[in-house]
Amino acid sequence: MKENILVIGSSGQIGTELLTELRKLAGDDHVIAADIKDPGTGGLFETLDVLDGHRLLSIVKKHRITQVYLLAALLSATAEKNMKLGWKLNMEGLFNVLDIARENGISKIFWPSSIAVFGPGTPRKNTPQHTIMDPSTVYGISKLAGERWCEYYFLRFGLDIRSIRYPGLIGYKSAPGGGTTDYAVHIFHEAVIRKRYECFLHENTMLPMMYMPDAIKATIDLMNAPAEKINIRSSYNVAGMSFSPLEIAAAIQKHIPEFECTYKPDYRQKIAESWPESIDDTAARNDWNWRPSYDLHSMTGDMIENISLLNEKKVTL
Ligand code: AKB
Repeated sequence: MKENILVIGSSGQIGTELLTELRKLAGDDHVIAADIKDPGTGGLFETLDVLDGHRLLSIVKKHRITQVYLLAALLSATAEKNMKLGWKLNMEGLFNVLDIARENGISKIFWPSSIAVFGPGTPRKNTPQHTIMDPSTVYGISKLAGERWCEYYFLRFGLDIRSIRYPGLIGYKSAPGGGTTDYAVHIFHEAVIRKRYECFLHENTMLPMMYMPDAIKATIDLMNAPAEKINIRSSYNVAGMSFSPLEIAAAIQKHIPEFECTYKPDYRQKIAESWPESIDDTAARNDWNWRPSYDLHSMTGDMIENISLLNEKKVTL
């Protein structure tokens, strides 16, 4: 039987790119995009606020959904500004999906966690899969609680939920949505267009990051792995690269020598300082053969080339 896949939060940073890839793999007729607003980009689309369980159930029934990717969430910086909404969207959205999945025979769910599940008490270098987790942000608290619930639903109801603790994600096809790691995307656009950028983090703040093609590959590989290989039912650590604002600025300057970066840390600095600098992803490597393809330099070259091309096209239009 062919899977029918629902992508909730399809217009977001991950959703936009994952949707394209899933449609290539499963076919346009088998992948349904859902978000609060229709982006008007074509393809099967349903308007959905994931907090509306009735609407979610009717979409699941209408399209005979067998797999769900739940990507709708309030990220770290936005959730700090809207504490209650962050908690509500991230938790109630997850419960709606878990309960509807359980009661309607949905065979697999992907739910993203984040490096935000770690906190000031966590070892910051090579952060292990199992370690102290004391998140100090609303987003991190909601992701850690979500991880526990995902494992609970797996153990108690046998629901096949798979999850990755994404680091900061960098891509040129979609905009980041209110996270602490967003600077690593903005810096490229500003470098190409204005040759200058004011970073909201301190120059030496090291964070784990990943290029979007690697994040999409990790997600799809995890979802395609045989169930018996999935030993972690909370969420897997995955690593791509780690760098500071100073290091990414230097990598950009190799392509755009006149690029200047200045630093003006704001409230996001404290969030970044509570997160790991680098991640140990041995479990993902052993269980489902995870390997990243991009490092800081190959990612930087690719980002600059593609953003420059996109801007040339805009100028010609
Ligand atoms: C954020 O910065 O909030 C996200 C994340 C690390 O989960 N990109």
